[in-house]
Amino acid sequence: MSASSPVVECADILEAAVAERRAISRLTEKFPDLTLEQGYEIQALLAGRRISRGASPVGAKLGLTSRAKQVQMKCTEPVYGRLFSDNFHPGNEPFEVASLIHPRVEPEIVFVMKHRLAGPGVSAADVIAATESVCCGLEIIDSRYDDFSFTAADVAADNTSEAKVVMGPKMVDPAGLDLGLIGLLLEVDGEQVATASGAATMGHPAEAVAMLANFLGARGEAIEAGWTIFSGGLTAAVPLAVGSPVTATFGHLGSVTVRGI
Ligand code: 0L1
Ligand code: MG
Repeated sequence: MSASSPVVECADILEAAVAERRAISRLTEKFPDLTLEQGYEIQALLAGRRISRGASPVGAKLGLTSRAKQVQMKCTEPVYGRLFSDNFHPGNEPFEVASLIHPRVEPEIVFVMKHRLAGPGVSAADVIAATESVCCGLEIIDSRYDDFSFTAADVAADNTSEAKVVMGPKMVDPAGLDLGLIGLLLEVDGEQVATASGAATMGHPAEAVAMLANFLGARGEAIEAGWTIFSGGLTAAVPLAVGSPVTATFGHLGSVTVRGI
């Protein structure tokens, strides 16, 4: 990091926004030359601070891996973030909407890994072979930026809008399943709002996880055995409102609900 690097200042700005539960202008308004690589440096710096406060790294998440998400966020660059022990919310417990700035929810296919994977050259078949089980999930995202307005560099710095993740109760062996052909129905308050299939995520969600292994390998990092990986939102995210439960029901993987209170 050079002496003039904005990385530390950006990390401090984001940390304050999280602590004060306040949306801010995107970092690239103040630092228009902020690069995607610097976005990941900010993410890594904030991760290190969080680990020093006691959180454990337990996984990762892909972002902007489906066309629906790229269109919604006006950003076509897939990105990744980190998951920590305190990101997990139990599916059977209501979630306090006011604990976040402006939460949204998106349905995802989740991988639990049995083997370490590091690029280069990791394929979707390698991912399936290294996977212990898959399940359905909902990610509760909460951008620190006004109106969820960001560039790839901004959202990488903001740990890809991380807040909470919820995993469905049914763990399934992926061998013999075509995750690309799994159907999804997304409902808000019992009303259908979107449908998709696993193929919405880069043709197959294991492709997204392979991309993550290759991204991490290029940075000297890896997907570790035991990690949980959220492979990216399959549909546009929907606002999480008090009293309007969001349910994702998947073929073969069952269903998962977030109930905002
Ligand atoms: O799963 C996703 O595609 C997350 C995308 C990045 C976060 C966001 O949309 O705010
Ligand atoms: Mg997501």
